[in-house]
Amino acid sequence: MNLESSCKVCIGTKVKRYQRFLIALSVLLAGCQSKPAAEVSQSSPAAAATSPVSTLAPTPPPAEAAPENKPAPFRPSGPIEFVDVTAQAGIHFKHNSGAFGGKYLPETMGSGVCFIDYDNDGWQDIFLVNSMDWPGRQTGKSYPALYHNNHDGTFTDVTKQVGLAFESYGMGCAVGDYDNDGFDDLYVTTVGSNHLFHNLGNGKFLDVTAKAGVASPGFSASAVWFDYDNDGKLDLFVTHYIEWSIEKDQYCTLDNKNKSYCTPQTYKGESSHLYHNKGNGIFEDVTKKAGLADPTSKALGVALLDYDNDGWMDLFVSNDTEPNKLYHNNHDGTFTDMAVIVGVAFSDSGRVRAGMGTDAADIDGSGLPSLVIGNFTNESTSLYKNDGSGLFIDESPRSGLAQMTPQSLTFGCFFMDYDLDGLLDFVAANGHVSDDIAVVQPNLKYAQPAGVYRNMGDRKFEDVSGKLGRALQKPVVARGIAYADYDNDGDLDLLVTANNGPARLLRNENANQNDVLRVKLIGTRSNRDAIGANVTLTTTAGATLSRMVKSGSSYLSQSELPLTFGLGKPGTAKNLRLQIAWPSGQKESIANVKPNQFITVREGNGIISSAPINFAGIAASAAPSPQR
Ligand SMILES: [Ca+2]
Ligand SMILES: [Ca+2]
Ligand SMILES: [Ca+2]
Ligand SMILES: [Ca+2]
Repeated sequence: MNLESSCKVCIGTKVKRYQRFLIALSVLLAGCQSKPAAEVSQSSPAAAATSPVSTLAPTPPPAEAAPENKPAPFRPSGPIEFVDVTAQAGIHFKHNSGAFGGKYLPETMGSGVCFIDYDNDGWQDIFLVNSMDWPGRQTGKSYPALYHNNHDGTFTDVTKQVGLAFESYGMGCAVGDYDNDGFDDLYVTTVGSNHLFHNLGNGKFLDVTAKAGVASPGFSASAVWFDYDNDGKLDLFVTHYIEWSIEKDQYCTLDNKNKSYCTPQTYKGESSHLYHNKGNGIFEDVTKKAGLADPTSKALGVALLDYDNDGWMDLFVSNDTEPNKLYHNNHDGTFTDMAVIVGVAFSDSGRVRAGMGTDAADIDGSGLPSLVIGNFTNESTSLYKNDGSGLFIDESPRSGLAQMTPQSLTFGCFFMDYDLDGLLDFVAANGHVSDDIAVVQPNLKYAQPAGVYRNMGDRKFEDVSGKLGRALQKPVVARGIAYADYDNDGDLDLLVTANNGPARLLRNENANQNDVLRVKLIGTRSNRDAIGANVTLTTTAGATLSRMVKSGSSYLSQSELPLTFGLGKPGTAKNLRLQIAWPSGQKESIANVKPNQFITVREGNGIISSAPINFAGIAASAAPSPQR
């Protein structure tokens, strides 16, 4: 242990004595400022068919009442497998890092993917971020790609016709309807000047960056849309990594012969930025005012969470070789970094780690979000349990993740219930940053297989990566990863990006032999995407699942906005109750919901549309196409 890290142990020990006092104090303060909550209750989704339906919503046709003598619908069987369907889906995207041998650091960091239903037809479309050739080394144009979902398992590249054929040294993306017009907008982070694309609702995007004031120049990474002041308008937080330019590029080497990619310690950090949505298409940079200015940070990932359950959105920011941050929302436009106090800034031995992707979710039915962070090789994945008193407990060894992940360099990662058993599993996209790593550390690989770790309950995980088909086992230099049910058959599919390589769509086969409920929320007083809304589902058997609608998470990427509740083995007596805590403070309760539907809930109006899940999928039959 070196001097630096032993100092951090000292700090950590001193801090622990004050932890419980400070947490108790902050809980008291939060209680004093809690919002008045309206309570709305709906008893049955039966009213769904007669409720008014917004034409802007992805509204599948109302479910028909099933006649008693109707045969049971088709259900798949067999082992769960993720199948590479990229080619048959018509996706042919390859990331261009611009690498030419000069080993500029950004080359090894990109890029991300976002699921976005940009045309509101109820089918998730795919946006892939691209980087480009370096100045003076242009070989051709490198554009990002928007793939429109054709509802039949295939996609069409619509990048040019929608107005997204632009060149930038792109890194990541984030999806959110910042102007509440019912169409999701797109933010693209870059090394350089970022872009905000307003979705015009007519199949076109308009670059409104200059008017909005969200260019956020520098080296941006992951971004997140969230409503930090609960005024119904989505604000934007953009992580920044390091101060880098071609002029400032440093020489580093692993083998004392050839140039290698430098580690971030070589460069100064760069402050992340918070932009407040003023509501007229203009944002105000409130980074300093909010207490978030921090040029020492080297942020790569951001996860939205409400860790103390006070109805105000907090942010967890993973940092590369710098302490992680947990920004507590003080309800007055400011944030306080609680990461050291709550125990998520450093490893258990007081060391900083190389945090990349991150996610927060309720993995144990406690109603509280646990935290996961993808780290460097030999550091293992970090898993922190939220103990409910405001502290986080490092459960990496107890969960088994610490022992299962030391060989992995994890970028994109998240909790996702891949087998729909109701327990959120952990999925990791891996790949080293140094293409020459095997020269100096022969046990490490540049291209690495993905990791899937099944939640066995009691917060223990098992490595099932080798049991889910060959596609996940293929070593790639993965970076971004996102999930969506792109084929609307009820189970969650994956899109994984590769650095300077092809993006791959991996279809989930057979997870939908378990029951499922899919939920889309539409905010009215809250932001229209309902980002930050928390849905608690209770089954007849008494099991409780809670899921939050979120932007951000993973690495440079964003998964679909609809929520998925895995409900385990099919049963006839299932009766579900939903309790929704909207960001506006409104509480809504919906009883007597049946599984195996896709339902849309509008704030204050209960279920406004529902459609049965088509388990046969698009390959086996013409899926009932949600209303256009
Ligand atoms: Ca769509
Ligand atoms: Ca706001
Ligand atoms: Ca599971
Ligand atoms: Ca699916």
